[in-house]
Amino acid sequence: MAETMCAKILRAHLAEGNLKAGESIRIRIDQTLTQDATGTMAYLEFESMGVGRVRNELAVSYVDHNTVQVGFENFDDHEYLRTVADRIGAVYSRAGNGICHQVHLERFAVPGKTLIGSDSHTPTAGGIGSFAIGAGGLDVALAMAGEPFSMIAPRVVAIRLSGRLGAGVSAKDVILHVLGHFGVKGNVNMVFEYIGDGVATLSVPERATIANMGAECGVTTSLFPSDANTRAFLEAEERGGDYIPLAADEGAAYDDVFDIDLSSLEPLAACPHSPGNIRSIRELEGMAVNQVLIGSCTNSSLMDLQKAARILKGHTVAPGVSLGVAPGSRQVLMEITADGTLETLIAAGARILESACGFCIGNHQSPGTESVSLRTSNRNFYARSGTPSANLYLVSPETAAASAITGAITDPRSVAGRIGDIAMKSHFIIDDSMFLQPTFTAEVRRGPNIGEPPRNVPMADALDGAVLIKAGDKITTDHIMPAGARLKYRSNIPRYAGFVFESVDPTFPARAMELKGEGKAGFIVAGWSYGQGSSREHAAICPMYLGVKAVLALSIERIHQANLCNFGILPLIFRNEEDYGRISQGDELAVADVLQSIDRGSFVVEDRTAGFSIEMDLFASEEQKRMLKAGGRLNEVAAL
Ligand code: MIC
Ligand code: SF4
Repeated sequence: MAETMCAKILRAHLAEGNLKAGESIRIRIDQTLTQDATGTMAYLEFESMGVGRVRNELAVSYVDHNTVQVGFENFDDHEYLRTVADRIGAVYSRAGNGICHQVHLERFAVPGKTLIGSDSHTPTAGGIGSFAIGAGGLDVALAMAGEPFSMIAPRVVAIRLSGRLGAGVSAKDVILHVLGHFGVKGNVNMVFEYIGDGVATLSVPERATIANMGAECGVTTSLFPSDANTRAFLEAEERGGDYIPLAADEGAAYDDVFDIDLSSLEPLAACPHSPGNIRSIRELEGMAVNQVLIGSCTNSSLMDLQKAARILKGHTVAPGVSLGVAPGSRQVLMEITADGTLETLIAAGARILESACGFCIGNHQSPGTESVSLRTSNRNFYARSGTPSANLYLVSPETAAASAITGAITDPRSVAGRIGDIAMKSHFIIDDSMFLQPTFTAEVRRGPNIGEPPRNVPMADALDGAVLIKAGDKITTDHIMPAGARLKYRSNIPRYAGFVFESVDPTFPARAMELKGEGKAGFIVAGWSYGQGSSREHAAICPMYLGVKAVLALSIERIHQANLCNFGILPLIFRNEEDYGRISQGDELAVADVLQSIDRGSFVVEDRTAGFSIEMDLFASEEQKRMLKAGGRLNEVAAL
């Protein structure tokens, strides 16, 4: 039978279950990656499993998120990560080496292999044909321990590309177009598979841009075939030996097909405050811009920066605009230094930023009050930049560069002539000296900011408590657990928990602790698509620390649902949509027969304040049900 590429890779890695959409399966994981902001917890969890050494094929620990280092905490975290990687057998990518997804694509990702990473943009490697999934740190720790990864067998949607992008139109515009069609919710347990003649017109870094932002749609991953362009990219990275041809069979059946004629696309932008809020640059043209930032794991490849530089060449950034450029990796930085691109950028007035996540995670470069910031990154969630009143627009490097010169949103097609043809290099500068290979000898160093991962208590059979917050629709993990200036507390749960829901209701932690002190359960009520965005398991661990026992929502996103189960918080879904409107913040709730309800997958929640009962569903695998009863996975997995 003709198979999709997704089915081929999953079948080759299937450890348990049936490859039928919607069913629980477990797959073997070849590669893992972590980054520092989620990595400290992941390695602490790995250590607490008592496994000793990494058991999967390749584990890489990247340092790219917390590199601003105000205070001792981040450096201490890096030291912990460096020493624990050496001890357990992970490759350590030092700060300065670049953003995990860009570096992994360059140096490690392999077509046909499975990869899970404790970062939601791990699917970037789908650009090279790797089956790459974002997950919580604990799931990655388990994969490093050699455990298969549990997931729902996905529905596979073909995105059929034809034609060729016009001048000034970019891979970013392709994925923004996809986001415009599919939106940021309702695509759970789905895989996007790119097929059609148009695929051959896109280089691997362009494919990676597209695969990267599939995460914003909420899909499990995105896949591109492994073809001549893949081979050329791998050869340029001196990894020709990693190439295998891989594609869907002719006539493979998909659950749905979405056609895109690349030649019909125009430059687009994701408008505040959601990556799914898509409008054309034509409509936005002329809007004054205060800040332009080029970089992030979405658009920081050599070609991205070359295109931006060609547009900027001979011009100076408009007086009212601050332009920042963050190359995605040390390789990209070395390349742009060698070919003069860096000089062009500096001459144009660009501020050259570290090869790291930096601005994208709100670590620095916060825009001004009520200002407009154009970014090539992938998320423009409310307050993520560090300036809640700012308006962030996500655009291509071409749109960013053209607008930086004029000081207003500008259609890059007007300057596309300046870009000309940019060929993919046939050989990149290769220098792996910033990777440390493990020696298994280091003494693990733990600074004072690094604490043990907290454990939950087993689930009680009766829950009695109150609704701590009614949070609304599309609550992202950035709302739940801010990053930016708070990122340095990632390894210190009691401290970090003090910032839960900071941008929504800063009184949340104190109220939750008070309720917990009374021996009562905390409930979070939310609308559609709760837990969108990042993979940060802290959005489950910190609420758990504050005594939250259940989230009652209209829908919950995939990675966050798994994280809630991993830490013993019930992810419950309203059976009747209208019940959501009947519950209010402050209502006292009670749930009886919790343990049996977990087994059944259905709950009755009594609202004692309003005087009614509502039905809730639990959509969880048998494995997740066991964890929920045990009070989280760490209690369940004592030692593997
Ligand atoms: C993000 O882009 O939101 C992050 C920061 O990379 C997160 C991970 C984290 O919160 O550490 C992600 O995407 O998973
Ligand atoms: Fe880093 Fe931003 Fe990419 Fe997340 S989305 S990995 S913060 S560059």
